[in-house]
Amino acid sequence: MKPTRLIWPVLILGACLTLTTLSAAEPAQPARKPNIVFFLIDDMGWRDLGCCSSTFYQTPNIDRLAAGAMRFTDAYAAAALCSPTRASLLAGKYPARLHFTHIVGGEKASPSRKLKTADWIQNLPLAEVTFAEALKEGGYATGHFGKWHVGGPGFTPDQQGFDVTVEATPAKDHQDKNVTQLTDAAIAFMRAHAKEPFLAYVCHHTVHVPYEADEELTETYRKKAPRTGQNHPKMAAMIETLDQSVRRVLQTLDELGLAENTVVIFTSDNGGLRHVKEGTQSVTATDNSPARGGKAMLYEGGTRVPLIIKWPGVTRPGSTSTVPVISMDLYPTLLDMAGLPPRPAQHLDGLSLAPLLHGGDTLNRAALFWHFPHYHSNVATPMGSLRAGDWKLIEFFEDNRVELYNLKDDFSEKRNLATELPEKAAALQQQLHNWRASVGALMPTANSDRAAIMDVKAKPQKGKSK
Ligand SMILES: [Ca+2]
Repeated sequence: MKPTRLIWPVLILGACLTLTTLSAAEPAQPARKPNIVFFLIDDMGWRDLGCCSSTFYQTPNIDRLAAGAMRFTDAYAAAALCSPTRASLLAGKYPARLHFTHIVGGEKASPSRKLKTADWIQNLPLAEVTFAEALKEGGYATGHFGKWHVGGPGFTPDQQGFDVTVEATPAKDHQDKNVTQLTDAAIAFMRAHAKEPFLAYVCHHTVHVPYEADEELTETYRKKAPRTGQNHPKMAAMIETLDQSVRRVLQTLDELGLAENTVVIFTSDNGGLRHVKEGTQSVTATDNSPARGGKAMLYEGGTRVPLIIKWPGVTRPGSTSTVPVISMDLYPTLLDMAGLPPRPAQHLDGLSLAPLLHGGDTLNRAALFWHFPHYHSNVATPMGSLRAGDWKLIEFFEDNRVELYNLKDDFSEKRNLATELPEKAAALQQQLHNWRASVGALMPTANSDRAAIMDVKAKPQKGKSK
């Protein structure tokens, strides 16, 4: 036997022992948790970005974000108005389950309305463990920048898991809705926490009314021919200012060398506002077509929102998902991204989007639901809705009328099939009722005060001459 025959096995064994010894002495460092930058925009419609097919608004930086991320075509806000969606995002529960179904300061029960509307909470209870609290417990530095709108004194962001909070509510006539100030604050926070995982929740006050924007920038859009119904130059200027905020934040991540370890989420709290009063005129604020309706309505224009998620190393750049998803899904998604355990008792109504972000094409969920047992000026009466597959049903509580649409054939919700397909409508209505019962949704009741008023009006009053 030649001696060389023994040498290789000995060398290999030796190398293996050396590697084993090394790995035992130097355990692999756990990967650093990704940072999270979460842009929540106020009242931005599902078509208000270049990457969402707007040809009037210009958003090259947000479009670039989308080009490196996954965009959800069928993303929904949990409600068609600000506060309930914001509460749902933070708590991972349907507004109906939270009983936070209307905006803070919204219209209360009134004797003049047909239904006596349910009361709702206007402070997100401290008992709810928000995603900020969960991330903070998981070692994140947490910052909230901008609009809160889910609670007054005693229920502020610092009491719901945020280490830092900068609200910067814009004064009237403020030219950029404090976008620059909030962006500055978010960037300073990111720089200060560059060496630890951070959550920057950037909740811009823009593009909510009143519309305020730089005059010079507005002028450039006055000169631009309006397209596809989107034609408000100030709105366009506000959206471009917002786009600059996104540019600056992304640039900061690049400068800090954090871009490849930072999740970026961009979404809105409800659909675009269709009309706005200017002086005595009602003008087009934004246009959600071909979706019907807008903010405060349960038609697609009121609930469908942009949603872009970049999870470096996971989401395929420029990909899209057509699976219906909703605000509450982001809570468990964030925990997944952070490598933190789920909190199923908290984010009861959310599903992690991680399977979709990894390239999957289904979520195990039969339907999405909405519940609004209130009035909102002359735009919305008490109603509820659901989307199950391509089917959409809206129930109007004043008269229990339903509208049934097939979104695949009729995205614009123009052809009500409720009479044509009564069995389908009845089954979906029952599904909606079952869901309401399961989450303990509050319902409006008959308005006896109104009945009394109507009765008085109907009776001839004594002592009055004819
Ligand atoms: Ca809003």
